[in-house]
Amino acid sequence: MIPQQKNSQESVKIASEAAPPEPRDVFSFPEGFLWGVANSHFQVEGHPGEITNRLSDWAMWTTLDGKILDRSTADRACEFFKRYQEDIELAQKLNMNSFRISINWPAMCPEPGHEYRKDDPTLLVYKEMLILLKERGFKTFLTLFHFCLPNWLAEIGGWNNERTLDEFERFAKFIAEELGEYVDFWLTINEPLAYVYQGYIAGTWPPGYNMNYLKGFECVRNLLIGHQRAHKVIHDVCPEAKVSVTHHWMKFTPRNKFNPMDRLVCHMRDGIFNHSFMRALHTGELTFPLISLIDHRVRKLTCKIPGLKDTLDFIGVNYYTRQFCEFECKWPLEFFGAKSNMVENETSGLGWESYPEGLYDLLVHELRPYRTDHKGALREIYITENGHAGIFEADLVEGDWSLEDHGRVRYLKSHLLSLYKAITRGANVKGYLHWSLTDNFEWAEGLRARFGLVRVSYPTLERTMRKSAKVYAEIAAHNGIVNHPPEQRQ
Ligand code: IFM
Repeated sequence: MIPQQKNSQESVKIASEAAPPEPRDVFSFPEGFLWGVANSHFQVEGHPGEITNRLSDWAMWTTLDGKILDRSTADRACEFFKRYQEDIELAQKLNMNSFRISINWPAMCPEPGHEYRKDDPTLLVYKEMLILLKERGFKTFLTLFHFCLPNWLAEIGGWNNERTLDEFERFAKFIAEELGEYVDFWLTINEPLAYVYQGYIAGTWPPGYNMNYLKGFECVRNLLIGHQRAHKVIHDVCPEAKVSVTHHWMKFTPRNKFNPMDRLVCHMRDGIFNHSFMRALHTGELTFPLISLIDHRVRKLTCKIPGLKDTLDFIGVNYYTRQFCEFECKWPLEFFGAKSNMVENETSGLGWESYPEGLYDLLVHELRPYRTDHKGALREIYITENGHAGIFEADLVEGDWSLEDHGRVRYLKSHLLSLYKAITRGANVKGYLHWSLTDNFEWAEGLRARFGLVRVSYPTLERTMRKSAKVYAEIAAHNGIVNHPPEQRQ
């Protein structure tokens, strides 16, 4: 029986206070390594104005029938907008030294023609939040677009309308002017290809298109232009700024490695999902794998984007899982490829396979083309997300449920060991930010898919540390993994 934790802040035995471990089996990370946590506004915030007025496409989407698996909404989520001080304190207790947040564009630009104001109450909350983080010694990562559009822009076509590009640039400039001094790392766009896949191909997120490759690829191009314009204005305001994107990488493996068609699908998925955006940020040119160019309309979208080359000041990696790929004979061709249900290792509550070797492979091999910019400067790499979900219904309140999260502990340690190994082979990784500090609203999966090191009881909003939080705190305190016994599978 695990004693019930009334006050999570009292309950953690912080590693730095514990007796020093034996100096064997130490996997030490480089000095100054960043240990952090990441979240995004819509998933945690419960911004009152956004919710009351349904200001974002996601606030609208959650009201539509059948869009969210457990029928939950993010209307309250974790109330991070009100309780961020408590969560920053939790992160500090976990020995974190970096924190990634995103900023609520829809709440700050609620209607067409809106003039940004320095005394906007939402802006002031972010300013206080960032100041608090800086006072507590955190390095800050700020995402500008994390899947949520102002609803009025979504209604006129979102990223497929050039108006969105102008508005995004205006927003980025304002944020750079008002918050630039408190931001260490800028992330213009979160997971562009995950956004396009879910919103234009799978249809599970707004804008809700199904298999609309053309609109999807057009969106990819416009996200690149949006990034380029934001990169420029941020640098105009803050010349020393470090600006990048967070890119979701997936390891793709052919279901049957002797089947040339499975291998082809795998090549396509890898080329589009993993490399099309990254290559464009590096070279300035958007291209797709050869076979997708049989469609002349896709061919038309391949282009040089002025000013885009080398707008990758560092590399932001989100890595979670691997997928097997198999060929399916159908029309239109699946440019993103069909995924197979096959797995070979332990899976999370969402069915995502734990495959830490994929992280090693990515850092040591896949990222090789992007390691240096065209002037030869080595790019720093930050793991901006990595995490594991357990499934627990949103209305659970008290009790032991989910606190002994051995699956997450195994996931965390095995991925950190892979990361350690990649660093020893020369990968220039400077930090790791876990997704996520607290449970939060997992998009179409709703509140029941829980990614938190810290559990949130949604009915009471009480925060309680999980086992993984304590393990992670210890790793951060030692700047490495010390004497780690293999975590038992249960
Ligand atoms: O919750 C998401 C996050 O918003 C983007 N990256 C993946 C996470 C887990 O699915």
